Amino acid sequence: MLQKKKSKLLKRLRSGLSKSRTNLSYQIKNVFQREKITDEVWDDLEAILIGADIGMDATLAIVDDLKKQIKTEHIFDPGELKEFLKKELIKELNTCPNKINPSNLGDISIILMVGVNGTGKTTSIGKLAAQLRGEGKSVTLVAADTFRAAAIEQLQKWAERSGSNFIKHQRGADAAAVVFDAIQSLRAKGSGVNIVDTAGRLHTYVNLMEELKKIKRVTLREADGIPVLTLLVIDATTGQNGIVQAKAFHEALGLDGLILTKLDGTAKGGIAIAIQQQLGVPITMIGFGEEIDDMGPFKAEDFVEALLD
Ligand SMILES: Nc1nc2c(ncn2[C@@H]2O[C@H](COP(=O)(O)OP(=O)(O)OP(=O)(O)O)[C@@H](O)[C@H]2O)c(=O)[nH]1
Ligand SMILES: [Mg+2]
Repeated sequence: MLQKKKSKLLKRLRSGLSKSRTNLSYQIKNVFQREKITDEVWDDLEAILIGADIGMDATLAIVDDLKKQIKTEHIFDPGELKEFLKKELIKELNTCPNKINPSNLGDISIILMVGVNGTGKTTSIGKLAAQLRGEGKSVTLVAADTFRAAAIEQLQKWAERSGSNFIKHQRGADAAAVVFDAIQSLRAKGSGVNIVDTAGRLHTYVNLMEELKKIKRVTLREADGIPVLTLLVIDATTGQNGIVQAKAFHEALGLDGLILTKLDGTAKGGIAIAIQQQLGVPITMIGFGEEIDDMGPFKAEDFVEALLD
């Protein structure tokens, strides 16, 4: 059963990442189908990897290793090179292992979902809630995006779809006050997961980042020992700006994990490698579509498999 579920997940991930895959696989194949491996070939490979948003540092490290391998092991077959490249990418991704996943959340916890406007916070909350409900957990969605029109209603729909509880105040109310109420209710119940939806905000707006810091302060104070996870949602299609966002949010709040969304809409799945390498924060989950089951845990092996095969 678990195996069946896993292969379904891998299939969805593969079809989600097909844009990245077609691009990367096709270009890499082309590069290595030339007769001789010249400096130009290496330059082209570098350009492909950087173009896939893998990032400069990781690209240089990978190409360097690849050159050495070719020298010592006399590898010229493109097929073998692909396997080696896969191993290299997995190695890069595993420098920051993902320790959090929905299944190892304790009986009681709070998740704060943060990020720039439109990255997929609310959708990811809905998907995560559905997974947790599937594991038999009691889930409450907390409408702390009191700012955007229809944000409360949007979250309420996800609560209904996933079979979660729902806590809201009026639109325009203090976001920290909603969080406060939700934690009191969680305490009274004694178990369950609160997932807090926050308003999207640009990482460059000082006041909005201050508001988010306040939400986190209130959460930590009221949680009083209940584990709190802060997850940043990043839209993979934004490319390198995702790294800038991640750095700013990490500095302001301290992040426990990242959710990388919209991998179905980009040819740049390589951003996962650059972000983890530069930030040291693990990617916890990945989103690859708009449906409720279009999200899965991030696993380096599966990700690279889906990217390159
Ligand atoms: N293709 C695709 N679309 C997604 C994914 N995740 C979210 N979306 C879509 O992205 C749009 C924005 O998603 P939301 O969940 O509302 O994003 P948000 O971060 O909550 O937005 P704000 O609350 O306005 O900041 C919606 O149309 C979602 O359906 C994904 O993994 N793939
Ligand atoms: Mg939202």
